[in-house]
Amino acid sequence: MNEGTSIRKVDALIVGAGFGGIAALRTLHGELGLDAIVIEKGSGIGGTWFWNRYPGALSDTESFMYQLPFEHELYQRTEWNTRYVQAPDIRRYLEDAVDHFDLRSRFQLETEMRAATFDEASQTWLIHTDKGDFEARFLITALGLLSRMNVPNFPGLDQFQGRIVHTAAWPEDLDLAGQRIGVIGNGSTGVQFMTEAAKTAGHLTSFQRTPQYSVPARNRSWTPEELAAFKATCQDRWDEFSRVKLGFGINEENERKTFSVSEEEREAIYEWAWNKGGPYTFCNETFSDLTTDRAANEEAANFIRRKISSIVNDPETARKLTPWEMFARRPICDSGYFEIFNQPNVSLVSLRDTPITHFTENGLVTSDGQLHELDVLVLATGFDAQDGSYRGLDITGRDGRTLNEHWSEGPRSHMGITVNGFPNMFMVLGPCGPFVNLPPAIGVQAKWIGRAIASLVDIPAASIELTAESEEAWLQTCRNALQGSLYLETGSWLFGNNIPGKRQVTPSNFFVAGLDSFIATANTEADNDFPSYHVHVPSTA
Ligand code: FAD
Ligand code: NA7
Repeated sequence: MNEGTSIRKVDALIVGAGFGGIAALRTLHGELGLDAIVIEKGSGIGGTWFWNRYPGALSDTESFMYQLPFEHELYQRTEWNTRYVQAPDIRRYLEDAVDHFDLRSRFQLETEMRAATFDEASQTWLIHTDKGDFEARFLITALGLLSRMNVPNFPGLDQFQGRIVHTAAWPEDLDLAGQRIGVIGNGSTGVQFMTEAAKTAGHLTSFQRTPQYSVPARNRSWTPEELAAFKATCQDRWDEFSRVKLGFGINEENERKTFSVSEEEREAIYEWAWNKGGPYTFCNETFSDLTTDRAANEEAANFIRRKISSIVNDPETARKLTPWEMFARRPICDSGYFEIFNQPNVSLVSLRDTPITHFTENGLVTSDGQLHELDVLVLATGFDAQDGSYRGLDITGRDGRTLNEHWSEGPRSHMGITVNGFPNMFMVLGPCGPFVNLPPAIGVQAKWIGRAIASLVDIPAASIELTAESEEAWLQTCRNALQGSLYLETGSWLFGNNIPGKRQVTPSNFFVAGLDSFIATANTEADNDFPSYHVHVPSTA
């Protein structure tokens, strides 16, 4: 802590000004009337959508579901009229939400939390930031699960004299028109970026390690009737969260099995989903066994492989773009990605065939000895997800134990919200939370945190702490939910294996049993006075 400087006292300190921080503030200040503030290291509000300003950045949740849930007035005034939403519109929406709810004065930007220590005598958190210290009874960390960038250590990268940018730290002043652009990474972000940047690039080269399955997004304008219907039925959507698994849009979660229909029918169903567009249409509205039955998965994968070869003119490029592993990563969609490889200004280098050996001042060299000259290198290399946002912080809980110590074998939590040994600390979208459309999860977690805190406010200096047994039980629940999933057989950020050496207590740091099951668990816990928790009331209280 900063010796000799004044400490600002608040009831609740919320860290992070994305959907999570805003939702937590709405609950704690708006509903419970607490003196709560948000600190944010960036210079603006929006979280993911403040940082990820790369050309082409778009939600892949349908717009009427990618909003702060349970906010009727805000929902009615939101003027999104396309199926998916562009990053600047989401940023403006969150800015507007803060003003609409008259919360602007409760945000302190350009303030980075560095450390936090639980003081057992006062049962409060002392939080150290680069702009001074805070004392808060409740600490809410809404740091984001895709917020810490992954910047791989390529040999000689510092030699490169061109511009290097990560998609999650996109600068305002970069004009890509006419530039020789190299892109490393072809996940959701790389695919979105390349499709957009190829429109004006002098030359764009994709340095691809693993080809991806992608289906058309088919972004389009909503009709006035559709828009009116979304507004009229928002409460139905929110009620629906308790019944659906993912909640990314109005996707009928189909119970039909892949091989329960004839080959012709199957092809027609895939074709229908391809034409309707959207990753969750393809994965959820076609057949129910895509992620559990190997043959079913192969059938869907083959359909997309055939599409790639019919879109991409050059057979060798098509070969390189064709995925061979199972179709079992977070599904992605695009707005003409495979098509860009027919353009003369776009080329593909397979890093499987020719890995990067090193960078020079002019570009990068691959193992075939070729120098690829570049003006700009774009790292679309993703994130050190979930616990990555916490690892650089010095958070010390009860008995002087740090979060990094507690998570030495991998992150642990209950519902992605609480951690044993860290009383009165609540995470939004912490590790081991639900794998779903995230705003509903955030809304549910914020409300749950509100209920937990409300149960304590009348007991001076009391704290609530997850028991060790309940933490272990939740991890087991997460493991059980994953059993039989083909997702287990592919590597990606969902399993932490995009980051060398990352440790996991469960195969994935997600609870994959669905939004319905998550909400049921959260409600049961709160309705029954938090049986997985211990409330500590100091004897002097
Ligand atoms: P974030 O929006 O990440 O906000 C966390 C904030 O905490 C950041 O502003 C960060 O600067 C701040 N912070 C972190 N550490 C500190 C610190 N120590 N001190 C101070 N401030 C700190 N999800 C979906 O459900 N659907 C989608 O379509 C979708 N599309 C996405 C597209 C992209 C390109 C990316 C990157 C993510 C996408 N996501 C999507 C996930 C997205 O992150 C969530 O939907 C949501 O925005 C998370 O909100 P959050 O507030 O929890 O975290
Ligand atoms: P992802 O999905 O983690 O994709 C990262 C991409 O970067 C992926 O293609 C990786 O290849 C590639 N990558 C990462 N490290 C390297 C190295 N060292 N060399 C070559 N290529 C590398 O991140 P995104 O930002 O696209 O998407 C994350 C989520 O944000 C997404 O699911 C949405 O929810 C929004 P790999 O596949 O590992 O071979």
